Amino acid sequence: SKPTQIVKGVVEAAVEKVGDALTPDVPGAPGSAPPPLEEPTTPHGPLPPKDEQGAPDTRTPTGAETGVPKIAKGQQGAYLTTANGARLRDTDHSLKAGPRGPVLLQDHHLREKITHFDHERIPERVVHARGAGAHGTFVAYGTAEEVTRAGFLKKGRETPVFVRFSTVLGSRGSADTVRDTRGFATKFYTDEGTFDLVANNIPVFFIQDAIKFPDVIHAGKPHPDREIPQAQSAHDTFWDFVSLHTEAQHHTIWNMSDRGIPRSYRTMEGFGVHTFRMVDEAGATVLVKFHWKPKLGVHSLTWEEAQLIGGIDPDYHRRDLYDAIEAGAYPEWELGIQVFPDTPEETFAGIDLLDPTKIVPEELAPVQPIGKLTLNKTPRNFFAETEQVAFHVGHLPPGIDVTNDPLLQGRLFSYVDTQLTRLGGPNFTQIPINRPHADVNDMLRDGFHQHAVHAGVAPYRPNSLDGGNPFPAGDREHAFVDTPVTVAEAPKVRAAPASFDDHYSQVRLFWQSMSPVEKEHIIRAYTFELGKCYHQAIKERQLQCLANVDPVLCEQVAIGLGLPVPQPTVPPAEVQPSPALSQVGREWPADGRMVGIVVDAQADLGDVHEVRREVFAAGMVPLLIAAHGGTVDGLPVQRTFATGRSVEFDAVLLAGAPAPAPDALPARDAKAGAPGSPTVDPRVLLLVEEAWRHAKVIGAWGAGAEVLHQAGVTGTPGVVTGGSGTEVLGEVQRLMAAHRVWERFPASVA
Ligand code: HDD
Repeated sequence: SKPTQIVKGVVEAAVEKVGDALTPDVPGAPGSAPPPLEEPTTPHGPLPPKDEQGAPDTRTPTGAETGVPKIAKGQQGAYLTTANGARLRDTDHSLKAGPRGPVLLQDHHLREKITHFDHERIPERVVHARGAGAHGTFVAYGTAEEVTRAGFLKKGRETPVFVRFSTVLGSRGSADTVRDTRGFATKFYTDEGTFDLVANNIPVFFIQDAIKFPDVIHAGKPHPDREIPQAQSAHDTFWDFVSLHTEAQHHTIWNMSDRGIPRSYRTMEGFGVHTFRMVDEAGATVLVKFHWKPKLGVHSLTWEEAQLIGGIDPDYHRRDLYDAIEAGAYPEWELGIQVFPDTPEETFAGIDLLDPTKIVPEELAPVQPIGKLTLNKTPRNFFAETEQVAFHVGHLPPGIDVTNDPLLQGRLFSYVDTQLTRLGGPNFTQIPINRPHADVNDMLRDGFHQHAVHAGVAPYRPNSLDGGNPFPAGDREHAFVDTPVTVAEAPKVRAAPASFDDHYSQVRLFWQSMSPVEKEHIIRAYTFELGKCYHQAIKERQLQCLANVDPVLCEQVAIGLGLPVPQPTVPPAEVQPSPALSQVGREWPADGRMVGIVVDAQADLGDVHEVRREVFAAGMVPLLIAAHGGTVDGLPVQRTFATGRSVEFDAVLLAGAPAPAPDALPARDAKAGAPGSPTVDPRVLLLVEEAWRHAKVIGAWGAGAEVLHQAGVTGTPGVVTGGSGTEVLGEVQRLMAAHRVWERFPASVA
C-alpha cells in the first residue's frame, strides 16, 4: 500500500500542475471546456409525424379497424420511457456503485437498451437486398374487365399500393447505380386480398427452371473466398455461368444494354416476366403478360455516369425517388397487359409462353393499358416498411392465376419460405406493411410474434363450437377459385420442352432492335465486363456465345479483348426487329429532372430568377451552383463547386463565368496569368466537359458563353446559346424531351 500512495501522490501533483498550466483566463480559449449546449428543459410535443401513409397499421391482424390513433402507440408522448412505458430521468449513465464504481447488474434500463440494439438487424434479403420503397395508389381504367373478374381492375377502382424497387446482387449498403437487373415489386392492397406483382425491369430471366435459381445467384454474388466484387456482374463466376447455361444469354444482353443502368427508378419499365392466366366472371380464361410503362419514358445513365455516381452519391436512386415524391413530381406508370388466347399449346406466334427467357414483341401483341400507378408518399420508417415488406408471387386475387412456367412454380414456394428466416417466423403477414386490407379470418394459429388475440375455440372446420365459423365462400362471395386447367397425363421426368432449347434467336432480335448508339453501349459493356475476368477460357466461351448472336457484336468485343473472333456454332436466326425495345427516338415529359444553374457575381441575376421560376413551372428542379454556400441575390445556393458534380444534373445552364475560387485545384494548363490560360474555375470547366461527354443539354447566355468557349464545346450539338436565360431555357427544354443529345455519342456500328 505504501508504494501505491507514493505513486498516487506524484500523479495527483502532476495533474494539478498540468491543470494549472491549461487553465485559461479567457473563457472559450483553447483548452477550456466547451460551453454547455443549451438543452430544452420542458418537454415539447413530439416532432410532427409524417402524414398517414396508407399503410394498414390501424388494423388488427384480422383486418378490423381498431380505432387506435394513427401513430403507433409505441412512440407517443414527450417523455423518454422504457419499453414498458416507465418514464426515465437519465439515459446517459449506467447505474454504478459510485461514479467510478462497477456497473450494477440490476440496471434494467442499461440491459434493455443494449439488448434491443444488439438485435436491431435482421438478415438481409438473399437477393434484392438493396432497395427503396414508396406508397401510392393504383386506379383501374376498367379495360381489363373483359378478361378478368379481379375487383381492383374494375373501372375507377382505387387501390392503395406499396412498391419496392431494388438491385439484385448487392448487399443492403451497396451502391444504387451498379450494372444489374432492377426489381419492381408492387403490393396491391385489394379488398379481395393482396395482389403482389413481383416484377423486374427486364422482361426475361436468366434461367427457365427455378431449380437453377440458387446456382445463378451463387454465380452472380461475390466470390466465396474473398467476398468480392460487391454488386457486380463483371467477374469470372458470373460469366462462367452465363456462358455455360446459354439460356441466360438473353437476360445478359439486356443487362449489358443501357437497361442495366437506369437513370432513375422513375424511368424504368417493369415486367411480370411470366405468363399469367386471367379468369373472367364466367370462368373463361386468357393468358397475359404484365408490363409497367413509365410516364417519363425509359431512360438510362451512361456507364461513366453510373461509375462516378457510385462514388459521389451511392444512394442516387433512393434519393431521386424520395426527392421527386417530396417535391410533388409524383412518378407514374401505366400497367398494361399483352393478351393471348389460352390454347392447349400455350404459344403465341410460335413463341412458347411458358418459357421465361422469351418475350412476345409488342408489335405482335400490343400492350393494352389497364390502369395507372402513382407513387405519392415516402415511407415513414424505412425498416418498418421497406425492409419488412414481404412479397409473394402466390398472393393473387380472384381473377388472376398462375401458369405452369417452371420458374414461376418454384417462386411460388420460395417467397414464403425465405420470409420465415428473414422475418423470424410464420406471422410476417401481421407486420403492418404486410397486413391485407381485406378481412382476414384464417385458421392459422400461434407461432413466433403472434399479434392477434384470437377468439374462439375451434380453429378448424367444420366445427359446431364456434357457430360453424369460418365459412367457405362461393363464387358470389368472391372466392378465389383455382382454374380447373387439365393436367396432361405424362410420365414423371426431369426435362424441359424442346422449345426451351432456342437460346439465341431472341438475343439476336434484341440486338437487331437497338439503335447504333445503344449497340455501341452494348459492345462497350461486354468488353468492360469480360475485360474484368481473369480466366481466358471464360472470355473465349462468352465470345463463342456472341458469335451465335451476331458477327459484328462478336467481332467488336473480340477486338476490345484482343482475342480471335470465333465462328458461330448455331446459324444466325432470321428475326424481325422490335422497335419498341429501343430507348432512343421518342420524346418524354421532363418532370422532376434536375437543372444545374452556374452563377457568379457577374451573372445577370434578374434573368436567373426568371429561369428558376420557369424551371419550377415545368415541373423540374433548379439547383443553383456557385463558388460558395449562402445566397446569391436572395436565392439559395444548393451546390458549390466543391459539392456539385455534373452527374447529378440532366442539363447545365451557365449564367456566368466564375473565376477560379481560392479552394480550386490548379487546372492542368493554367499557369497563373499566362496568356490563353483558363480564366474560369476548373471545376466549372469539368462540369461542362462531363455534361457534354454524357450527352446532356448545355445552355449559356451572357458571360456563360465564355465557359463554353474555354471548355471547347461551343457550336456542338445540344449546346444552346442565346440573348437571354429564358430564350436559352426554351430550347434546352425542347432538347431535354429526347432525354439526351444522342448524336453526340460516337457509334461505330450501324
Ligand atoms: Fe425473386 C425477391 C423478382 C425469380 C426467389 N424477386 C425478389 C424481389 C423481386 C424479385 C423484385 C424483391 C422483392 C422485394 O422487394 O422484397 N424473382 C423476381 C423475378 C423473377 C424472380 C422477376 C423471375 C421472373 N426469385 C426468382 C426465383 C426464385 C426467387 C426463380 C427462387 C426459386 N426472390 C426470391 C426470394 C426473394 C426474391 C429468395 C428474396 C427476398 C424475398 O424473396 O422476399 O424468395
